Amino acid sequence: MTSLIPEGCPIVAVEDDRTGTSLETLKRAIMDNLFYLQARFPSVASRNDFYMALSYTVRDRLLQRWISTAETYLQQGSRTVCYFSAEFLLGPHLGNNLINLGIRQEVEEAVNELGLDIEELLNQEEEPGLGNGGLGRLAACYLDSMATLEIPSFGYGIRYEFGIFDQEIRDGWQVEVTDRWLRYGNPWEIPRPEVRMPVKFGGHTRSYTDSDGHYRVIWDAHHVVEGVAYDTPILGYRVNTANTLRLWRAEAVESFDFQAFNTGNYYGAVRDKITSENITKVLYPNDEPLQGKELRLSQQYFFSSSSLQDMIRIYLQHNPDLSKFHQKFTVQLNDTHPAISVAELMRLLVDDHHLDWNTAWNVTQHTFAYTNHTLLPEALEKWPIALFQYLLPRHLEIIFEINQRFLDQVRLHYPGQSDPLARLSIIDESGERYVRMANLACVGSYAINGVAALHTELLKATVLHDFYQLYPERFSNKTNGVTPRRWVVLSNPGLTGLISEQIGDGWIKDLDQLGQLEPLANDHHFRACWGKTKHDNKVALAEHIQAKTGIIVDPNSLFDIQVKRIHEYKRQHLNVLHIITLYQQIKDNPHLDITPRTFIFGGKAAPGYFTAKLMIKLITAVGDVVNRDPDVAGRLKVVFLPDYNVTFGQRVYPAADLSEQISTAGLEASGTGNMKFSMNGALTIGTLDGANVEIREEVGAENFFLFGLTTPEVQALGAKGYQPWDYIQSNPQLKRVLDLIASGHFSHGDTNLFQPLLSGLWNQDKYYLMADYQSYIDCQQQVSQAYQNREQWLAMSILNTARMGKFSSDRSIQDYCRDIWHVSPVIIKLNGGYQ
Ligand code: GP0
Repeated sequence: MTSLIPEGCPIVAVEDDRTGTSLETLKRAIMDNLFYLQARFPSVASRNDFYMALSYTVRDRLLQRWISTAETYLQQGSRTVCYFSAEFLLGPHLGNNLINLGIRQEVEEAVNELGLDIEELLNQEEEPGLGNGGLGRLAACYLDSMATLEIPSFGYGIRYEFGIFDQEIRDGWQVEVTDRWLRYGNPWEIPRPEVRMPVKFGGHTRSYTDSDGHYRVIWDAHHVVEGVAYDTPILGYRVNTANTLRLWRAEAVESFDFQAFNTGNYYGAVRDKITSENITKVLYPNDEPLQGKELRLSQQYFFSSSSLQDMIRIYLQHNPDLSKFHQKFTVQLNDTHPAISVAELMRLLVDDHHLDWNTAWNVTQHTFAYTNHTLLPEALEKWPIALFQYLLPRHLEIIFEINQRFLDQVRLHYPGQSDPLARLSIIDESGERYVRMANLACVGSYAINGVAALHTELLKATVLHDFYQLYPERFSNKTNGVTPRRWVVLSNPGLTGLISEQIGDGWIKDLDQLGQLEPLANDHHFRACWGKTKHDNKVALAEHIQAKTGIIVDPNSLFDIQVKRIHEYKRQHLNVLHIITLYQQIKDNPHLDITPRTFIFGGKAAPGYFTAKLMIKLITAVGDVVNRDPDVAGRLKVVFLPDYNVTFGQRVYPAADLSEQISTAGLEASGTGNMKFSMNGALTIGTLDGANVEIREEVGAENFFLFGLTTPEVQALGAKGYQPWDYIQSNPQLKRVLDLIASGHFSHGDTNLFQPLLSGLWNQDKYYLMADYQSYIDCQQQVSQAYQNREQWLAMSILNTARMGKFSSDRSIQDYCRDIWHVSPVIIKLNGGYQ
């Protein structure tokens, strides 16, 4: 490429005003940005103006790394991972970038000297809530680890104008409020209006034979939408690597359809524009259960197509031969949301770039790898054939062709058997016909993985059993992990300081080093310091709770915390049954000596999920009664903190004594909150589910509160015919708890309010609460006793943190790199300067 810049132009150097980190330079930069970018002067500038000015200042300081990274990748043509995800739940950028850049101290001083407060500015950031829960947060942790490990990688996704809704609680019920996170601008993204990809929808296909005798298909779309790139730099921890998260926004191709305009149909033309731009308006707020809506499939196709076109464009800059595309790029499909990519890459290669089918299929199959995140049958994506035909007619043809060739192979494995064929087929023909996205992902991928050891075993035994029989070599486990940068260093500075004093700070990039803390679990003085840090964090959370809810909680009580999406299978209502059990015990015996506890809940319910919303109402209703009852004062408090998100998670994990991981065994794929709690020294009460199994293995059975049925026990009970009322009738305590709810005690005498929940538990109890109740109560009793022995509790807490090395997302990413992606680090040297 030839430079447009003449020789001798001034350059942007590492240590000039825009990148330096001396006190004066930082102060000057903040004021400059306020003036030139915000057009504000200090006496009228709002806190948000200063937040923006500071963010631009920090952004300037990572652009040098970002540009060096891009340039190095371009020059070296490095093998690159593309992480395709419909969700990236990043959390606030500013604090994280300060930590990864290593300039938190300097910036704090500069901000102080300007008479501002760094905490206030940090709190100003509206986090980009571009995800629902675990799946989106995992993608964000993986971006952090890929950058920190200096792996060439791109995140590709959707720039939703409205992310996950803000949750308010009114009269104890969840109310959804639009998340207008872009309202005041987003200093962390760089729009790339010149990077735009046409994405077609609807219409028809036609075929012809070209002059060389090749059969070709043309897709005459009904309309075209453009994907426009918005880039966010993702900086690694104390390295020069700054990778790119590229999110696509939908734009109409032309602002005005001139033909429609000329014929007088001005409004029609504008309506088309609005329709196009709807595609990236809003994140679907459903976690796990799929929502079979046309707009959702449009979103999936829109970002898959934009991303693949972008990769092909990048590839062709250096290499005209697309038959080796898979050597340059590998794509990780984060669940089936981007699985349409399999058909889209085939279409791009065959229709647009004229590769023959077999060559294209070879490229495709060696490009994609697929991660499954759930066994819940209601979450497995499938799309009605009619919808596909209408929206993506060419892809339906391609899928039929892939399927036909695939089933021909299957027939060789299972001569004369139709059952395996019917189950493996990408098309579900058992009733109304559907495209099964998990089957498409499995057929089109070279690697398939689950997200915890148990989950992967269950995948192989159940949901993907037939694929496992066919392609055992494609399957592996990749246990999830979380980034210690955000989830310890940023969230818990007190603990970070304490640990680093003892063992240095190498653990931040090599979490196994936490093992060096083990001997300190026996050290009385260290225990005391550990206890003090936890206490300080609890005081800070208590203040936050009071400010947000008015509820006063005692930092000396046991902080018993369950934060995650509200779901029946996650069983927040089992936790509530425990609270009511304790409440009743105190009412029976007001002088009962029990361990004081504060129960803290947080989490959003999908707006259309009635039972989950009723669970929130149950928590808040029980809280209203318990918190006001003088008999229990000083012993029980129940808090539902509205609007649980990444920002709030950062306050909550460091302050927890007890982490609730109580899903029905076999249903939580992995869980990642469980890891964040343990890393911050909370003990877990949990079932043998998801990654709990591995956490318990690591921390030791004696440092983990285990209860409940195992997965095989749940299965056996289900098979023999589970009768929840047997458990209720034979357990007077349990029956009293349910009766108390039914009596209207928590609903101002309303005996109907919680009926739907209660009759669910009596009659069907799909998630086995009744079967696990007594075991849970007994285990909670052990927790209470253990908490009384403070020295012992602190030792267990220290050991939990010390043994969490495995659950760093760095370990997960290293596993992916080694076993699936076959990529290696590329070290980025900071170039001296840029013209
Ligand atoms: C799984 F299928 N998960 C899905 C989904 O649609 N959304 C989602 O967040 C979660 C699992 O439930 C998990 O067990 C897991 O740790 C996470 O994906 C990441 O693998 C808990 O959140």
